Amino acid sequence: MPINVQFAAGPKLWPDYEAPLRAAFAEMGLNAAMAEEMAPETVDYIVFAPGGTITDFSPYTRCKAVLNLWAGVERIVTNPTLTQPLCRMVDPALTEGMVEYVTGHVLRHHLGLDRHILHQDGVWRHHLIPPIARERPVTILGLGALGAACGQALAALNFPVTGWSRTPKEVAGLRCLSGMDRLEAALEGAQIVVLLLPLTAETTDLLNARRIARMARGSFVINPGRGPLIDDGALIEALDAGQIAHATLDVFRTEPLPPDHPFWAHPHVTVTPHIAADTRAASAARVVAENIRRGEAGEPFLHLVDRARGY
Ligand code: NDP
Ligand code: OXD
Repeated sequence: MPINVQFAAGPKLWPDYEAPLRAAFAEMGLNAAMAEEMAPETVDYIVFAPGGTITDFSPYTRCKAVLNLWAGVERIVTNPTLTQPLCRMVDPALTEGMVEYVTGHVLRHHLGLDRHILHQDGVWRHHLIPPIARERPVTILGLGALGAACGQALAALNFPVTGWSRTPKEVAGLRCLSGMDRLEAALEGAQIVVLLLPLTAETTDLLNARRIARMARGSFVINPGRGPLIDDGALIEALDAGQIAHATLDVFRTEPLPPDHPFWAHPHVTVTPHIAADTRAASAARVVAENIRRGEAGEPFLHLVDRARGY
């Protein structure tokens, strides 16, 4: 009997994923039948993405796991019909993409590249020498798959990096702090703050006016995590007051960001359209296949989401 895999991540992704998934199943010796539509009671695994084709998981009585193609799970984890194990995506290519996005935007702000790229006015400002990386403290909020990789890449460039997580962590080369009671210490004096937290009840509006005030004056915010991690009003006030010099935002409370949203026109905000790091079909297909192999072998799933924690 084949293993029945329903691809419920939406018709737009099917052409990208069908061949890589079939190849990964074959590579792992899995006899899998895959389709976009299947009788729910016959399905063994669901491949899912936000905006996908299933909203009610209750008829999927035989399903052993829902395998999300996204790293973030806030749009599925609270679905009351979902009783099956839920796995999130940890894709090596997505991680590489995030490291490149974060490093690129950190270096842009650190080196003050905008001054030279956007203002070529014939004036030779030789005095605008940026500090070196070791003089520019960076704080990464979230030390998971993405935060730890970004933190280590920045530490390798000599930035003094503080990472902050819910539970205590040790990441080589980083100063690691944990717990709400250490959040303000993690932000104290930071010149660049990168948000790579999941969106949960605890992390909503986490970066608020009081916490922004702990950062160094004229600092930078980079948010590829989720929009609601930041109190938007507090951020705009801090930008207008010069407490934050610039914010690079990839994620928003409403996506696509509405054309009349003040972020678009703000001179000190860079909007990127949720492109910091996409899941890549070739490598993600192997992660999905490995989890199905594990499920069939009775081994624990990788990247299992803790429902109570919300990530
Ligand atoms: P992980 O689950 O691997 O890591 C999450 C980190 O956040 C962990 O270190 C965790 O702490 C920490 N954390 C969670 N809740 C709290 C809290 N209440 N207080 C302090 N720390 C907390 O996630 P990833 O690194 O894979 O991804 C992070 C997020 O990045 C995703 O959830 C998604 O929102 C976003 N993302 C954005 C993309 C984009 O293109 N813009 C692409 C992919 C992801 P602990 O280690 O103790 O559990
Ligand atoms: C994700 C994302 O969570 O793309 O994977 O934001």
